Amino acid sequence: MCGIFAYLNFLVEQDRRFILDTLLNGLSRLEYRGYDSAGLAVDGASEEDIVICREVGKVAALRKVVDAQTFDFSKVFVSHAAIAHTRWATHGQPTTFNAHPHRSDDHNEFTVVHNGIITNYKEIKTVLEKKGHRFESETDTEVVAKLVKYVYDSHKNKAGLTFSDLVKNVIKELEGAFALIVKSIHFPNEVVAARRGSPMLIGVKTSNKLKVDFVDVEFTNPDSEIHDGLLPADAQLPKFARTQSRAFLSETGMPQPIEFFIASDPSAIVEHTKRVLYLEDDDIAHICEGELRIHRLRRDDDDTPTVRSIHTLEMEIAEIMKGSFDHFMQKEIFEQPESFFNTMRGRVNFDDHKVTLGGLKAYLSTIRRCRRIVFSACGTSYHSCLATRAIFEELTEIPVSVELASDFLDRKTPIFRDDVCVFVSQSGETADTILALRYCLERGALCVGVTNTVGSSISRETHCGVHINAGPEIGVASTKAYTSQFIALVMMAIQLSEDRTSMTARRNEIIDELHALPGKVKRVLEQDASLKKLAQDVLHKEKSLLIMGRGFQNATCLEGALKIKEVSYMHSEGILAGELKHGPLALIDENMPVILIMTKDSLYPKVENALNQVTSRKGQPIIICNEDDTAVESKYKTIRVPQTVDALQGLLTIIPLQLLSYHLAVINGVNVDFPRNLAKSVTVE
Ligand code: UD2
Ligand code: GLU
Ligand code: MG
Repeated sequence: MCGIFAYLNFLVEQDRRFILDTLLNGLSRLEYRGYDSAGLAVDGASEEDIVICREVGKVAALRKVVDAQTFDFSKVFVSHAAIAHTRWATHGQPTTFNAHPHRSDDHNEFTVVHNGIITNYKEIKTVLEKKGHRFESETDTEVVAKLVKYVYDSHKNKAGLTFSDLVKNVIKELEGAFALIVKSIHFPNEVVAARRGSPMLIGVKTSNKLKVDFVDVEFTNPDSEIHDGLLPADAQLPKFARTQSRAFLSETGMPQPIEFFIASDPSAIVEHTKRVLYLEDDDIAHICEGELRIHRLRRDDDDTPTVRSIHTLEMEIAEIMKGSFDHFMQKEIFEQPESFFNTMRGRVNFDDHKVTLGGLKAYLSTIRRCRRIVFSACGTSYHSCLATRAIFEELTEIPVSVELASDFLDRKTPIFRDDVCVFVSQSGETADTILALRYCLERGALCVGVTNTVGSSISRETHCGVHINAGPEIGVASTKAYTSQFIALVMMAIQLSEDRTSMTARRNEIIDELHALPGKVKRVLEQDASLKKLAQDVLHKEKSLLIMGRGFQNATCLEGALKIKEVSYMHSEGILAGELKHGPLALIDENMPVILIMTKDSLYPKVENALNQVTSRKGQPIIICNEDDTAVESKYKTIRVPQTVDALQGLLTIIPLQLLSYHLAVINGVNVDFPRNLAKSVTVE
């Protein structure tokens, strides 16, 4: 999920200082993504020697570790391969031992950097441990390094083995999402890079023009695989049809001086070269002797392109960091199909309808026996608790209260040993939430954290918890973290209720819909242009906006209004539709802008009442309703979202509001990622 950078020079003389500076500089270009530790690997005294430097904290701290090395910084390499990484921990704390690169053994025969999560690492680790491999970290990544060595060692005819064949056979065993790069003392000056689900691109720099602007994709001949499965059957040597990578030869057909830059993000490459090649899922790139070859495990259907084009980056660095997006907030809103999936990755078994949150396993019976569950959080995190409170109560039959952390402390709320207290915070450093946590720890309650940041104060100080694995969130206004918190809390409720057979049908229904969610989110995101138009043509002239709904949608109203306030500075309020008669109705007239959330659930008739109350006072609400809802009269402006189970509908209704707030902010000229008076992580009371 965080940053990868690699640099290779071939027939281009560079000294070690230059190589290290290039790596450190590449990593600092990736810093904006957020990370907790960093590391790199370069050649040492000889090609049989790889030096790994790793450090917790910033790239500047890694630079100090690098500077303290005793090797000769002026040593010149004609050809060299170097890899580097910034880590956003998912598996294991942010410590030096868990930082990348990870290695296969004491001799650093194979070193690996990895972004993403290997979901089947436990199974691989168990097998490798049985075979005598000793693990040094808590990461999922380390299995890759060990597995490469294992496959390498099991192969008798090493002379005929290419680095790409080797890694290909390792990749086949991996499940989950990854972008990874492998370096080895057995294949000096080469790397193999592979991706599945995590982005990676390769920049190419030569002084001469490239002959052509594409690279052929090479496919494995199915008869030439080294082995099937983790246990190698000593097979025939792989025979590869080495189609010529035409792009990298000089006019005379000879290899030419060339440099390669591999990164998870173009921002680290653009200053070196504008010629880049994006890897596609399941591509395996092998850089060797100045050539880049792209392999694939197998030929896909006929219409997949069999070449990878070399594009020219035109954008400037600042733009590029956000990919094709203008702001991080926008990027993060659009990342939600992936972040939804990453939160569930390795935790929800959609076939067996089972949820396993590893962090809670040992505490399930304690939690089930508690007298009540108290959620404490601030801002958006608080809304994620509100959004899931009903399904928590329904599935677990435990009373749930949801507290704003500051108010919870102000009231000196009574807390007892048999309470379970849940603390939700994206950063894990929210001051009010941490104080509430310490207050509950003192009173002997079981404290559970839900956070996006491994190694944060809340993650460390709680007894147990769930990391939401949404990846770093940069925009001050939280978007993807909200939806991932929401999903994490729903998963928690499902897991807690797994002993209740009476709830099986309900749980299964929710799990099926969790499966369908990423696709449905995409459908909501497709409406971006019409939402932008709505913001431009209708809403941005207004001074105020009321967002109404009830039941499962109450939290959406509050969160939507908060987003609009935070980034567009427009006054907005979330109103529980059931409360209309008790006050807010006084605000309604033909001039008051209203958004009403009216999705199909058991409260639909009551929301229709609210609609009537508003329209009979000349209000003209914009209605957020389901795609197939034909009952909504055509005189209303509507925003349509796919239908899902009531408990998850809020994950889809919030997205148009996120997009609206974003567009309102842009129209109002707000610096969307850094709205005035707000900070990403509120570490003061
Ligand atoms: C965890 C481990 C991972 C691996 C995996 C095995 C981490 C970060 N994750 O992923 O290394 O072993 O299990 O399937 O090491 N926790 C808190 N407070 C919080 C959040 C988490 O105490 O606010 C604890 C939690 O109880 C668990 C650990 O931190 O002991 C990791 O939590 P997780 O959600 O990352 O757990 P999981 O199973 O997805
Ligand atoms: N899952 C790996 C780890 O925790 C990689 C994390 C990343 O993408 O930075 O070490
Ligand atoms: Mg803890």
